[in-house]
Amino acid sequence: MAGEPQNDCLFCKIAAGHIPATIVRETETTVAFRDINPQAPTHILVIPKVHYENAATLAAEAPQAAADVLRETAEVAAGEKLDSYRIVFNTGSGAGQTVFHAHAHILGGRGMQWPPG
Ligand code: IU
Repeated sequence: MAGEPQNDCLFCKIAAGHIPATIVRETETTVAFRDINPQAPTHILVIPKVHYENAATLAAEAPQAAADVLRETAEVAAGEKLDSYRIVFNTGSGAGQTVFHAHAHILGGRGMQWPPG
């Protein structure tokens, strides 16, 4: 059921502390941790602790948790002293989503191209 922890979800396990991650910040509703395969000098993921498949279902079904994730991206960026950064929510496999627990990528510390690939 949406919102409930999923046994086969890696990010649910990270949120529950059952799998180690390099945690940067944690709130009652979110966890921010360093991506294991960084695509920029700073690459941090912010996840809601509740399980939703992607940003669209999170926003539709748990808008407060979606807002918490967005607020945390700013807190993380400030903590990392990033003046410029990109926030990415890959949504659907065609967009590059590989982990189906909503997450924001925060990418910073290098110049960015537009349009993204
Ligand atoms: P995506 O938008 O679903 O493709 O992002 C998933 C990210 O999760 C990706 O950048 C991975 O490197 C990252 N990740 C991780 O940080 N730790 C893990 O154990 C796994 C994936 I699996």
